[in-house]
Amino acid sequence: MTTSLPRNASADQLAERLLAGDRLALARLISAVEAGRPDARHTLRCLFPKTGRAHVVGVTGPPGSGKSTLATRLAMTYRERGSTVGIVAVDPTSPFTGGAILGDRVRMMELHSDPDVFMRSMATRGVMGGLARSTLDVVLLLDAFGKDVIMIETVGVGQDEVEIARAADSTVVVGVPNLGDDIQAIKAGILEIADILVVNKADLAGADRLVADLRTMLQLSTTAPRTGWTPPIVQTVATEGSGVSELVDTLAEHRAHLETSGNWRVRRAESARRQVRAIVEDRVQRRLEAVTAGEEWQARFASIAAREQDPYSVAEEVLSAVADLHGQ
Ligand SMILES: Nc1nc2c(ncn2[C@@H]2O[C@H](COP(=O)(O)OP(=O)(O)O)[C@@H](O)[C@H]2O)c(=O)[nH]1
Ligand SMILES: [Mg+2]
Repeated sequence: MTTSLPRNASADQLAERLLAGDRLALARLISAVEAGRPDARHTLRCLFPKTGRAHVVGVTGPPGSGKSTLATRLAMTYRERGSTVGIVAVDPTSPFTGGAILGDRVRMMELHSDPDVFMRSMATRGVMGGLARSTLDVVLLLDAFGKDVIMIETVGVGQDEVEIARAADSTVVVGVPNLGDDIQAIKAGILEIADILVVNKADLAGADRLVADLRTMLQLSTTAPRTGWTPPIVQTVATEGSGVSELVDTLAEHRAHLETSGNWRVRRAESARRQVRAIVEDRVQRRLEAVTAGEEWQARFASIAAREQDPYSVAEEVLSAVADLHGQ
């Protein structure tokens, strides 16, 4: 599988190698999509029909709640059950092995050496943004590669992160006791996207209290009657692995529920809508940057300043130039 891969391998060659199980080709294509290279887009298009099989699991929650530790444990449990795993960490505040203590780091290293686990930390958001777009592209590559389960770790703040979490089939929101204002920390915008609530660090005092508070909040929620699914609350101690097996079972139940209720397709169509928008927004933004950086436009802007032209007319012209996206 690791016969040499020419430096200048074309996107098509890389796609072929990826489908044949070549991890190096996967890594290279991931870099290409992160950079937003046009040939990578062609590859993604070709690979798309080979995707859609993986169970995409979002793991979201405040920094330090134990998402990376939990994702590591989840990956181990999935591996024990014979599933292959991909993990994409989108956390600019801490790398995957961030605040982890030695024991956790050793486990993560072990996972790294398992050929059936692929981990990737997304570069922090670039100048151009596009984090949601590139994260979903990486998920697509892992799906085409044949990963059974793909986890996306995000901090539950920010529009990109929420967008990424929404793209998952099953979203796990991780809370921890005693974060000061417990509920507030996980309520802010992310509770309503939870399919499963995890109270991690259940070894700490206050876990029961948080579970009770969450239960009360769920009773007030309006989501369950609509979807027929009430988010279960699972308590875990990610550092020790307890509760993780139950969490994997609960994820499987959620997936089964999505399939039998027909919500699977509804949800994927909804996330397709958001993905298309993300792709368009990303391209428009890049094009807008490129167009307005041009020298001839600087002169136009100067003429607006001199009251020789008005911004509304120039904006129309910029819009036309941006709309001409061919080859971009
Ligand atoms: N006591 C306790 N500590 C935990 C547990 N899970 C994770 N931690 C610790 O919490 C810290 C943050 O974990 P990490 O996985 O990096 O959190 P993330 O920022 O959400 O990815 C680390 O020091 C972990 O060892 C747990 O269940 N109990
Ligand atoms: Mg983390």
